[in-house]
Amino acid sequence: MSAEFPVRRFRTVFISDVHLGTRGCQAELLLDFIKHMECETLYLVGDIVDGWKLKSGWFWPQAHNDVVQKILRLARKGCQVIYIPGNHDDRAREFCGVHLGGVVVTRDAIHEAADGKRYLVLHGDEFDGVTRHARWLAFLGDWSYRTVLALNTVFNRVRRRMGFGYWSLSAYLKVKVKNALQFIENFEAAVAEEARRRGVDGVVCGHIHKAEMRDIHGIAYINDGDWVESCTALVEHFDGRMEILEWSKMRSWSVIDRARPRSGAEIEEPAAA
Ligand SMILES: [Mn+2]
Repeated sequence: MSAEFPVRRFRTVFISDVHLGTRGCQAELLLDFIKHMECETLYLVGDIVDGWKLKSGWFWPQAHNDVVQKILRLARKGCQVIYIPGNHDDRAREFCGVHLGGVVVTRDAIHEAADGKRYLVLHGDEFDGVTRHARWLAFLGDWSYRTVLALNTVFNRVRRRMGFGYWSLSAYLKVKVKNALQFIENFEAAVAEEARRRGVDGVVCGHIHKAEMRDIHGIAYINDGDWVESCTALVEHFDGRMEILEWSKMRSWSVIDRARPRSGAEIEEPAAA
């Protein structure tokens, strides 16, 4: 197999959202990718093992085991493996700061690329939570705004009586909430904002199962995708250039057919991000 498809070397490889332990996981295709790549550093950007699904029923075929074995072997052979647990493998967060079999577990990391650019690497689920919270806020917004308007009238009556000038509480809150909503509304903007806050050039994340590479107000937003639906990896070349590889598209149909889970006829609902 390797003879027809060369092993490619990268400075860094980022993968996330593998969801080992679920039927949707494309473990064979991921094994095929690992066999055909070499890298100095491998980042596992969360949701590698799906602890939620494993709790509700054991699904652990050989290929899923092979993925774990292959990654541990990479670590033994000198590849620096950095594991950033996500929300589906959050139990592993207890091991942050621990070195396990050559694998470093950490909550997030700063990756310095060959071109000097610095990237914040995190799974990203914490920002999804904020987004959901914001949607709830938006729903409440209409009701609370009317309440605030009423409160504002009372508030300013008191202020006037005490000799203070008029100050619009509602306008103040409206600006605050609106800014917060605009900023949090979508995951990508929130993650990029976190990168800006940390003073880095870009961010590498996963979680939403959507590979993406774009500029968000001067911050490089990069999502490495997943190995459930799109089968994508993010690679850093030796000059620092980042590229998203769509592995299923790069491989021939015969390999992909072989790589499909044998029980692939029944298509599972896509694993939640
Ligand atoms: Mn996730």
